[in-house]
Amino acid sequence: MIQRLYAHGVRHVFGIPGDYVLGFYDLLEKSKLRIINTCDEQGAGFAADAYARLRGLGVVCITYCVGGLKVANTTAEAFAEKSPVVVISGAPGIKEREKNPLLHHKVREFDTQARVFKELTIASTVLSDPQTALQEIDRVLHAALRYKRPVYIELPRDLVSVPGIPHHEPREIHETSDARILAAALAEAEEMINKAKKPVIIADVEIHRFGLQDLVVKLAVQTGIPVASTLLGKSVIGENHPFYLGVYEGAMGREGVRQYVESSDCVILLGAFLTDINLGVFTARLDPARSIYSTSEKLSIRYHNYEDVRFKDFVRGLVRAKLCRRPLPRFETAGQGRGLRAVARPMSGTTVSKSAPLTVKRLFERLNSFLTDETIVVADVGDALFGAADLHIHDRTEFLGPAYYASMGFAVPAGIGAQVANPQRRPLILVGDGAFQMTGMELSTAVRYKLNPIVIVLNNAGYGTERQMQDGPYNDVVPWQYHRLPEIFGAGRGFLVKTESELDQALAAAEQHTESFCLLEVRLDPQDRSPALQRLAERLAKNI
Ligand SMILES: Cc1ncc(C[n+]2csc(CCOP(=O)(O)OP(=O)(O)O)c2C)c(N)n1
Ligand SMILES: [Mg+2]
Repeated sequence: MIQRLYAHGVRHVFGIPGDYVLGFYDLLEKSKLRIINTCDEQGAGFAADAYARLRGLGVVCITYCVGGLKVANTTAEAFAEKSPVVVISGAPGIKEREKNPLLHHKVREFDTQARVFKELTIASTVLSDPQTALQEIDRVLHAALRYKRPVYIELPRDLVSVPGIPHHEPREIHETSDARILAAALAEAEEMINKAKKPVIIADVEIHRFGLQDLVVKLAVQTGIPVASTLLGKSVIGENHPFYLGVYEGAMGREGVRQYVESSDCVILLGAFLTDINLGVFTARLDPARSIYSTSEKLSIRYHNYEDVRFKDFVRGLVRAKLCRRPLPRFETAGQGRGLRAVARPMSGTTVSKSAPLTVKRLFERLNSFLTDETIVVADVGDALFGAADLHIHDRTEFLGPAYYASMGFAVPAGIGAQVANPQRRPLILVGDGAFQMTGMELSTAVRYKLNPIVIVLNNAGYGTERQMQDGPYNDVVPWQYHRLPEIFGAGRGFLVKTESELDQALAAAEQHTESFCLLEVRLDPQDRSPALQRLAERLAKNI
């Protein structure tokens, strides 16, 4: 298993040991894989998810039930948002299970945890038989890579060092499309796109997961068709490309992008998840009669469904199809009279006093100009995610956010996983005070492994996103002194930020201080919100 994980590009394993998995930890420690110990299993799960999003496969390794069930939520997120995470759990030995004794950590039956994970993964296995174990490892890892979803491997502790069958060679499995159906689908798509006056591509998360970014860029360059992304797929292609429109998210997004996409007579959705958040809580107006919808699970063109067509083959086919070349259209934003891209660029200059209290809007505008080619932005649920939609990400895949399953507590551990996956990049972690209180202690893991994320805690005294819907004392959180956490960790630098000039100073200092993490506690008015959340509220009010 260690060899196969290594062959698939894995170099790190996130987790916490326990007696049911100690034998395997010893093997890991002696292998070429490096163990990254987190404070909590949920942190390991989110870190492995970020690692998988960036490197194509991530691993979390935990002990039976007490550890395993803590990564149920992170595995659910990886499933829902298509991230290939391998969950390896220790378990009681097969011999120990005879006569059903009450061994510690057992819930109901010995297979309770395995049954939970069957529901949360695309493939799972209990390596209970040395005769089939090696095949099982290949089968399950192949499913993770094929479907970009998590898998579960349970290791009974008495079999960890039992050899499998000798001379086992992993089988390479190539699945192909049905050539005739693929040809028919491409013919219909070609005709529809060539007849269209204003086609547009929406490139989403699966383009990233299947490594098709270059093909989408090629398709856009060859045809002059502009590309929008979604919040979940944000930064799937570099946001500097001349044909990049912006993030499409229904009423929540920028008006120019919304108008362009919704007035298109041919929307080419590639690898898109039609989720409520991606579509601005279903304010998007996309007509199936004007859409080509292709994912790893489904291909439909107008009202026709095509079976047995691989996603990659369809995207490749589009690039090779005889599509007419058009001049790149000019994108206009409503009322601004400027190119859309100009608006998406970092804003400069300020008419607001530098000593005035900081607003969410100004915070994100300032962060926009702080981003460099070395930054990877990781956003947590809440206004951190909504606000980040407008950030201008330079290169592809520099943005991670749980924009569908939306589990709070993702950003700090995911930022750690992201930096372990790619040490060249410095994570900029955006996290609300509520979400920070869930997993912020994982900064301790950053200290342990000498990572240096910059963490922006948006302190609006509670669950701001929920306050917009319905308020009550249940939306308050205890006011921590977040900026003083470096005292607890014995490392890192903390900054308290209340004004724009304090933000400038803190960001400048954080840029210089690269030895350890920097935490900027940004105090915000509890009623303040990002322009994206504001836009959504305004447009909903207009439409309802
Ligand atoms: C694990 C989890 N629990 C609860 C929720 C419901 N929820 C969605 S947003 C939110 C508030 C987030 O608060 P905070 O992190 O401070 O961000 P803010 O909304 O204030 O920007 C809550 C509780 C959730 N998404 N995930
Ligand atoms: Mg908050």
